[in-house]
Amino acid sequence: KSNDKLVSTSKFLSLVLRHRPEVIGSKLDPEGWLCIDELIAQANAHGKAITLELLHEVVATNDKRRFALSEDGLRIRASQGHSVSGVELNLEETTPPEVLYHGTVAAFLDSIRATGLRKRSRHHVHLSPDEETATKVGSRRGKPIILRVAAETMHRDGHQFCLSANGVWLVDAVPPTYLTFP
Ligand code: HQG
Repeated sequence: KSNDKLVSTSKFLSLVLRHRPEVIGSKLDPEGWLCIDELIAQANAHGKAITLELLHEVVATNDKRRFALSEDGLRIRASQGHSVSGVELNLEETTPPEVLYHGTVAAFLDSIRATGLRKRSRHHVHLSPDEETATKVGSRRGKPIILRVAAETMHRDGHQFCLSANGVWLVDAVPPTYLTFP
């Protein structure tokens, strides 16, 4: 498959499995899963040509491992990044490392200094395990700025951390006191 085809299919799956399953007339289950047979049938019925082979290739080769299959291989879900309502991934709470990172851009800094990191349209604030990953995340919006998050202290103070299946740390919010600005 051409890389373009894999990327466009990944974007389409992100749309359906994170944000708007209704574009193919589907609904995710409470933990975000969708039957693969239904997804393929509904996508094709709505003018998006997808085969089982293409879907499996996207899952296997995706740069950020954005999608996960259920153990029986019959269902698929996005591992993080949701904005759709009524979905809760039910990830286990996990102790974070001492420091995590968040990549953003200068335009947001005043607001972040005032209110801390907020989840905005998504279900969680997303944190990266290393500066390199955070740099990539920030670069989506312009010149990246990397914030350090005192994750271990935050966790000790009672904030819950979860680790998504593809290595993204998820929290409800990061109050300003746990942030270090460059
Ligand atoms: C910013 C991608 C003003 C925040 C990535 C970010 C990630 C604030 C933006 C995943 C703020 C939200 C998520 C505040 C946060 N005031 N701005 N108080 N608090 N922000 O896209 O972390 O390719 O929802 O800095 O790799 O950029 O989609 O979050 O810039 O894992 O798989 O508000 O998306 O993955 O933007 O990215 P997003 P994000 P995928």
